[in-house]
Amino acid sequence: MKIYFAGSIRGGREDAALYLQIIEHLKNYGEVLTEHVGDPALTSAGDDGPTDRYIHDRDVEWLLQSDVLVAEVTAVSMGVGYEIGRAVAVGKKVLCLFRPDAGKNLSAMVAGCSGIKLVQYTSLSEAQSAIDQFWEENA
Ligand code: 6IA
Repeated sequence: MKIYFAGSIRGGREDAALYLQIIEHLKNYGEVLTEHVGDPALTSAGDDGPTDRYIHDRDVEWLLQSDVLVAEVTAVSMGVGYEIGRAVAVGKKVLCLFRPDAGKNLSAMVAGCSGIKLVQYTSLSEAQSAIDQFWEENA
């Protein structure tokens, strides 16, 4: 089982520690191809790494290889939205996790998409339960 985890990078790293915890839980179900998304050292700035073309092409390749895409969608990220759209377009299973109490508005393009399982949560344990249930339903 290959899992693509999507979380904000240039959209803002305020939830990076949470991404790491979600990734740790996802590892119970398979290989997470995008562990770097939870890396606390990865910031939203800086340009001494690989080119944007390289990042895009490598990530899309991983996305297309994945069985499931799980996205934390609370922090608004254009890249995460793009990845969700590409996953839906090719019929991947998609789980989106959103914290309504963070004061952000979720796009209708995610909230209204019938190809996405959307779960609202407030605590890490609720996110973990949502993941467990998603795997039970899609096993
Ligand atoms: O628009 P965003 O940057 O917030 O998009 C975040 C999403 O795009 C994540 O789910 C990643 O899969 C992907 N992504 C965006 N940037 C990168 C990246 N390096 N490395 C890997 N995946 C990425 C950016 C480094 C740069 C800020 C110095």
